[in-house]
Amino acid sequence: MEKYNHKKIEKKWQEKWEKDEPYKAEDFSKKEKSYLLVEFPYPSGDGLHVGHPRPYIGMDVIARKRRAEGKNVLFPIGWDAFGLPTENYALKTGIHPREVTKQNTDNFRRQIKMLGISFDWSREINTTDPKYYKWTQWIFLQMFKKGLAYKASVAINWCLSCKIGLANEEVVDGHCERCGGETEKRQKEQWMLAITKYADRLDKDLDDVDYLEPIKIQQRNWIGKSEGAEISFDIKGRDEKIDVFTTRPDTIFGATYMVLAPEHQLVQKLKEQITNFDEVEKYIKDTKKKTEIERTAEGKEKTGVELKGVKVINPANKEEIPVFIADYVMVEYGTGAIMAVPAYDERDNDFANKFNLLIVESNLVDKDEVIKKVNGKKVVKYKLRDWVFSRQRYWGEPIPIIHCQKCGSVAVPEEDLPIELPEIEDYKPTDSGESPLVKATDWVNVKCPSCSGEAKRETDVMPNWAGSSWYYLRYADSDNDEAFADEKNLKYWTPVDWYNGGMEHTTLHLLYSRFWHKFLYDIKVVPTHEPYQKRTSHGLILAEGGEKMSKSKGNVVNPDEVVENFGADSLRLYEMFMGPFDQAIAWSTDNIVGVRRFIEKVWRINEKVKDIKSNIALDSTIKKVGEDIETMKFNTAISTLMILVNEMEKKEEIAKEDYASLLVLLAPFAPHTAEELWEKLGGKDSVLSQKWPEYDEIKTIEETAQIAIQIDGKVRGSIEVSVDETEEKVKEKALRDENVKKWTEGKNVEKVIYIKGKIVSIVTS
Ligand code: ANZ
Ligand code: ZN
Repeated sequence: MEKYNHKKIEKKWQEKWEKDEPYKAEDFSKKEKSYLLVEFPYPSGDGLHVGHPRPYIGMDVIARKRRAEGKNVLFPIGWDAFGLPTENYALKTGIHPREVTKQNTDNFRRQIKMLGISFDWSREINTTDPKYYKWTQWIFLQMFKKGLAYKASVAINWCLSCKIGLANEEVVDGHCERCGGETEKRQKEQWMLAITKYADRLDKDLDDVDYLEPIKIQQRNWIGKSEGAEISFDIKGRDEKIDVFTTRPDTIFGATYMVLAPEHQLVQKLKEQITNFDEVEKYIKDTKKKTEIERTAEGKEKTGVELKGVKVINPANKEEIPVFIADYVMVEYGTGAIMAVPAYDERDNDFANKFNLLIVESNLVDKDEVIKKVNGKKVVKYKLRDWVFSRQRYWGEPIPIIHCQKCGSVAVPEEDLPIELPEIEDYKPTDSGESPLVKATDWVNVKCPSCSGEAKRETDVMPNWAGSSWYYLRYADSDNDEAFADEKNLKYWTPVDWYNGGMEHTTLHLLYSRFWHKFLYDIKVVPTHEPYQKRTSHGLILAEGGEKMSKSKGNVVNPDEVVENFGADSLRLYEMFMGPFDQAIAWSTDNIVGVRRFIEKVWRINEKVKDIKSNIALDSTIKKVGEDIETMKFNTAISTLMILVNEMEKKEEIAKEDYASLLVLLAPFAPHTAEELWEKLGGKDSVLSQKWPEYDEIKTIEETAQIAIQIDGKVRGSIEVSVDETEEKVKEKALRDENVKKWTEGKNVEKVIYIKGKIVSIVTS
């Protein structure tokens, strides 16, 4: 038989798949549907590195197995192609972002096809396609009409080098998530999406979905639900109050001072009354430079300034207490003011010690009662903030709003969608912080849709999280021009049955898309209240030294080379075999050799296949491989197949039906090789259309027996062994037994006899 030639085989089958499209999902098929989703990639200029395909291969294995089980599988792919890196690249090279995007997606597509992933390419989508973003804009308009998209002046994180406003989520330790540059707070008019209106449901409905526990926990922490009370403190000598939010109203008798966030608006209002306002102002200015993380870090030295001349009254005991501003209180959370209880709260305790404030260990009081007594009210607060939705850049979806002097912000009429990005010469962001689109005056100046007066288009674009917030819906009906997807298609395909993606997307993308989905559910255009029934995550593939792969470190492994040298099937098997799917692991090109040898073994034993009756029991193997695939234990599924192949290798002859089963089990991992060998076997159709093998549960139960151990004629213990265990192994196990060791210690074991299934007899001298 000819040698295993991965290049020839892989080319042959990929061409056939391209022509026959065997992975096309069928709308409304009577078969049970199974919608499997991977996060669509951002097509960067660097192309795929070997980390990208790990989740694709994992889900591909599941998709192929489920097809073999007779399910109608939807396994789609597309491109999340708006965003800064493309625009920055375009700025550097002068090539239009559209052209850059096309080059990059062409390259990504080629690479993904080279790996033999069974995506349904007929549903390929691209977020930068006007036919797609028409619907992103449409969804925004619906939110605008319902008051969920609104403009507000907010302190935003401004990246000094990208010249762009960032959401809190995009700032990591005070630095821009994308470029690593410094950020500062700036006050700016921004479009906001009121995700906080959905905070309660985003939290509660996690009970209805099957997400891995760490994913649920991360989302819950991010939403940050907190139950407590709002209580008003009178300002001495003024007809005014300050509200605080507390989760511990029972400690109120120990509240010996109050703290306001430096940005709290009352500070400015009380200006006349504050005798040390210069000091106060300086502190406010210093606070502006600090990030939230710096301000709230645990164990951080506390700072603050007393508002001299101002006192408030503790409503529980009517005592006058001083008021401070301090940066450990955040203006956006709760009411931006706290009652400080240094006897019970650690931060307050640190602060009180530093400023020599009273620490009173009051008795705790009934919660509920004290709230009533001081006229407080029970409230629920969330850490989640509204979503800053404007970007002052070019390569994003234009926000479909027109500004009119008379009418204010007016929605673009739906029939005018999509509002396409205009061609401009210079897409550098402006120093004033406005989008480069302001320079496209022909595009900007329009008639007001409401009064026909002079008006201007909104020039901010959407963040790159927009297009990915609903893309899984588009796959259900990707060519529809009438709607983002037909109701019937959505009804058939949604929710997504299984969505696998990066752990790093748990708080942003996953939460954003749940929010959009819930909104779409409320306006009755999607049939389910949650988008994804199940969510899992994969671990990163690291560089050989264990570091993150990155272009700047020069340690990126390109799959093109690996496929050239070892073949796509070897790469696929290696990525599934290298370690537990959910854990990070370092790449090792050397170790690919091992799985390549395994494939070659499968290839070679083909020669021993004869028309004989089955001579290997496959039940346990079939069971284990199937269960491991469904629980993403791909590595142990593969080792199970390796054990089977070793067993086959020892046989003189292999039954055709046994070998055929092996090929069907192997096909999800190494589809090209499996197809080729199936053809050689003279199998009907393709291995793809074969049914997943069945097994007999009874035969998978391993029979064990309890074996007594006799030492010099006396029973001294027993061991459990499999009934099929070899004599040698049983004897070994008996001698290793702790009891046996005790009785044979210092003696010479002369003879060991095993009577199958009954007894081990040891004779010593
Ligand atoms: C008195 C008290 C006593 C508090 C005690 C805690 C323990 P979570 O669980 O995060 O919601 N707080 C309220 N608003 C704040 C703000 N804007 N910035 C910083 N801290 C704020 O925490 C709620 C608690 O954090 C509140 O309950 C308040 O301090 C503080 F033994 O009130 B507590
Ligand atoms: Zn108008």
